[in-house]
Amino acid sequence: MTFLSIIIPFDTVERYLKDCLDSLSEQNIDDSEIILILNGEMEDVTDLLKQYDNLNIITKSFPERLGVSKARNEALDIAQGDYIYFIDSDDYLYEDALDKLVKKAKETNADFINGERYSTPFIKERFGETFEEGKRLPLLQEDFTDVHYSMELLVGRKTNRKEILSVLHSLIKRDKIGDVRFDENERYFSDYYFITSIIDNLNSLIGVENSLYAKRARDDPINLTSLNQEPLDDPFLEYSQAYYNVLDVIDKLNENPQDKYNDLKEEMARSFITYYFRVFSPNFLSSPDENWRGANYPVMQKISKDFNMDGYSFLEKREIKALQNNDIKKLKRYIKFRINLKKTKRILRKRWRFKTFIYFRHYNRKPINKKQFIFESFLGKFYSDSPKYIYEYLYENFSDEFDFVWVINDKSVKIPGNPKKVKRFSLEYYKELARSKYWVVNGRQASRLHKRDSQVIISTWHGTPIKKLGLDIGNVYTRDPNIKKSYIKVAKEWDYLISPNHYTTEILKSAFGYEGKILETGYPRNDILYNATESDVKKIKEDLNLPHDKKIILYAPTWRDDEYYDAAQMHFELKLNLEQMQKAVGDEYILLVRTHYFVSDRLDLGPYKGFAYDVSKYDDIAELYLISDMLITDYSSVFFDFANLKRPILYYTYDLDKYENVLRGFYIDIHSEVPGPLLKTTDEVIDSIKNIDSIKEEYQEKYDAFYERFCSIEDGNASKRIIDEIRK
Ligand code: C2G
Repeated sequence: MTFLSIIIPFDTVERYLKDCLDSLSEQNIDDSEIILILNGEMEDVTDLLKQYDNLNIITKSFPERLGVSKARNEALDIAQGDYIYFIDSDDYLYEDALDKLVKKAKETNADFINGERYSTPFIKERFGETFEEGKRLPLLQEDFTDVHYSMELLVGRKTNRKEILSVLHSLIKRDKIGDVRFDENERYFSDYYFITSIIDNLNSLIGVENSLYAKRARDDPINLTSLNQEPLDDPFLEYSQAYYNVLDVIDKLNENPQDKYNDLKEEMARSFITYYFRVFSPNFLSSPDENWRGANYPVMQKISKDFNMDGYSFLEKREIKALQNNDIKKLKRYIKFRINLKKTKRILRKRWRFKTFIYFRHYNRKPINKKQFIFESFLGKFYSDSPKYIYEYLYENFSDEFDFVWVINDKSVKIPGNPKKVKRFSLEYYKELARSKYWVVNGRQASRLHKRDSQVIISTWHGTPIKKLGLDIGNVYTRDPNIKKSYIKVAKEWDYLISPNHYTTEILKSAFGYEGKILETGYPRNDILYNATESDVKKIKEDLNLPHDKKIILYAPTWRDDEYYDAAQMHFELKLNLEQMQKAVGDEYILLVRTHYFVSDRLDLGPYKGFAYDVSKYDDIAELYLISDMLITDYSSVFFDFANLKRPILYYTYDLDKYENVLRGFYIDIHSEVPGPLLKTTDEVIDSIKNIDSIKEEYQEKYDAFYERFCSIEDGNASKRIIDEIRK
């Protein structure tokens, strides 16, 4: 006898399926079978499945894509369990969520036992961490487990989920399902029909507390849309039908002596009120699709008669009244008024919204200055990187032809030629952006901006990628789970993308889904590495007040996706033991420590005075390369640039395993392709510094091959090549 059949339809995304199966492995259910329907055979998961010997997985493969309903039906036909349980292949369970349901089933023998579903954009590991930090735990904590509670879970009351009456995360007695199957023609609401068809057969429903199912919002809306991320043509009629279906269900339950489920009816109506204000009313007013004013309207009008408007505002009440009275003229007027008022309030509430509004409505309607360039490097934090060198080339050669503006947050920063300076996101910034014909940026421009057709964006990007980037990242581990969407949106607006080598060209295309023009010219930011004179180098050292009698090591690590305080502030912990370093190599060397520009922590290097210097706020890292005899880094792109100088590089990769396997993954095999040793401890770093000559020798061949592959285009003329191309 099998107690439980777990049904999983799968079409794509192996890494999601892994989360799902991992979480099933963590449950203690032994008398169960997992029916995995390989639906479309789009990805080969044979190797993955081998990792789950502990699970009793039955696979059924279909070469064509069946769709979720048909896949579930195929599984139902062969399921042996007393209970059926549905989980989607991109979802997973939090802790012992399924165990809890099973325990309850064994105790009570109820027909239907369900827990809570919670929407999240996070991968399993990250989701667990979020919950452990106690960030948001709006779980239902009531201490009764009766039908009412189960229904609340089923209609999504108080819980964080969009869809109601879903079969997910419910144990359902197989004999109560009988011959009922999912409607294979129904795209969006097949779960509704399934549940409404079996609900008559159910005598006992039980909701279980704190049993949590994570419903994943997919992290790559371009390549991996899930059903509810795909645009719906006209969901209204399906939604309203579903509404009536749920009411039917509740009515059936109400055949019991007291109307104890009427509040659920009201809950349904309330979610329809929200839908009316958010979706229906704006479409009714201005959608080009006549259906909103045609077939959909009478249905909406009828449903509105169920609305109880207690607790809503005067404006909302009068609007619903007009709808209930079928007074179309008034209704349109009221909708328009409410929407405009809401927009205005929204704009006024946040300064950035107000500025963006002015940008679009005012500045973006004024003429463009065809001679104007605007430059921005690292979010306005520095006068640096490729924008700096393109600017200096233009300024030196074409200052009569062009006007220049720099986005720089600290206006005291000295810039040759004294161009106009604007602070990022100031009103002036929006004004200058709107009137500049050319934007030169080295990262993602703010996604709230929108360039005009005749404006030209030259994106220089900021490094040869070693760590996976944009769409190439597997699981998103960072603070912004929607980051992939933003990559695509901003890259669509670029006219030119600068690449330092062929390797990067190919990556930029896939990481940004970019199809525009790529100029494989080398990096303008590396021009200085070929053009600087000895006196330039001397001057940099003097400006930094560094001793002349010591050799210089630059330590420039990158940031870690999982170390942050909040969206804008990254955290960084120095893992190099400076005391030990100073003792061991302090006579011969000084150490410049430079954290990544995302990092907001200030280093306290006080105790290592005369040995360690914090150069994190120094504008241009290229100048630091020039004065350094050796680089220590990790997974930062800095070593591709530094290699132009052919000086030794050490890799302090104390967290290599995590970085490579959890956080990001790499494009190259860091173990065999980088031109220096991977070191795990301060001792190893010290040892390498002391033996730097033999390391140089040992890595010479690798270094030459590395230089050839990544640096050989560079010759000090990248800026010129770019400007020549654009002036064409
Ligand atoms: N940088 C710096 N100081 C550091 C680290 C980085 O000044 N300690 C600068 C360098 O110019 C470097 C650039 O920031 O090339 C990008 O830094 P990475 O560490 O490579 O990380 P990230 O900003 O995530 O960019 O394609 C490149 C990738 O997108 C990486």
